[in-house]
Amino acid sequence: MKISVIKSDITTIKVDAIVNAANTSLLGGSGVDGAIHKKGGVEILNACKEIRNKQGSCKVGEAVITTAGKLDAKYVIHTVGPVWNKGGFEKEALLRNCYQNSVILANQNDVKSIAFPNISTGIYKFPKKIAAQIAIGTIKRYKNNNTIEEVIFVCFDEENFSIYEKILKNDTTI
Ligand code: AR6
Repeated sequence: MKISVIKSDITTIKVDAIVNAANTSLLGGSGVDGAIHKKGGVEILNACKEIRNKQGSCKVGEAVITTAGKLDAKYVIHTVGPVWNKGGFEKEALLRNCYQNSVILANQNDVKSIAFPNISTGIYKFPKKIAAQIAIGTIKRYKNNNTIEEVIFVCFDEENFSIYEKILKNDTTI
């Protein structure tokens, strides 16, 4: 599995699946969620509504998969990151679940390439360094155990980008 980091807008990336940092409603929001729904179009929202009708909201740490609508990807995997608030082990475990459940869904759908945003590090205020360690560490744990050939971490801001670059270069995952 190839793991890389780029600084870009995730809605422009050509991969099988793009991961969305959604909220429990699955009905869109701002940040990366807003950008994905805006560019992907109403097909994504309609698919999210269908999922809500079947299972209700999406719990924190869980993930669901939909069409990618007008985006270049085949799928959008929507996962709900934790709000950091005062932090703690529970929040870290929930963020780990986001990456883990996204990989499981990708695997079940024969996804070969997947792009992740820096889940929870925007509006949900998760500290960027801890979030990056969790993201990279969780993906590495799945390295030999799924169909995914390529993982791209797509950072929107310079701070996240340099944190990811440093961790990936020095292999300092915990
Ligand atoms: N491409 C890649 N990354 C992006 C993009 C983009 N187009 N836009 C923002 N980011 P956030 P959260 C980065 O706030 O913290 C929404 O309203 C951003 O710089 O989008 O998980 C949802 O509906 C940051 O590093 O998600 C929820 O209510 C990262 O994406 C809530 O925000 C995540 O920032 C989720 O908060």
